[in-house]
Amino acid sequence: MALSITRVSPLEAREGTDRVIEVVVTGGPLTGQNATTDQNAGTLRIGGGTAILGQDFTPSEFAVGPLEPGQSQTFFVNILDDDIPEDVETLPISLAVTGEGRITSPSSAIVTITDNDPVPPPVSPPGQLLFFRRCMP
Ligand SMILES: [Ca+2]
Ligand SMILES: [Ca+2]
Repeated sequence: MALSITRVSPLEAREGTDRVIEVVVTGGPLTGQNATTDQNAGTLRIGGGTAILGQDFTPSEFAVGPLEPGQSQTFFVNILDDDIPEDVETLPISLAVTGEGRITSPSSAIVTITDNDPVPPPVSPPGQLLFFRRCMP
């Protein structure tokens, strides 16, 4: 046993409303002879999905541990509120080992970020009228 991700909140974030994603990593029991808390050390990687570093979120990684067995560490990923209309974006979060580090499941999660910017109406090509109907909620 070793590092695992024990909390990701919210999993479905909304741009502008949710400012941070809380990620909690917990150290597991140490194994083997000469076991040290270095087994509970690693890197928390943020990104690799459609969300863009510096535009949609920051930062890209955190150093984790070394943690005692059962000890938790909390990280906050900032969700940036850009003014760009965009599709729902994905933001993978995963643990990576460093040195003697070990990982146990769950070691990753995928956060989705919902856009809060209105999509502009479609532009009609020159010489054509374009009709579209807006459905009321
Ligand atoms: Ca965005
Ligand atoms: Ca946006």
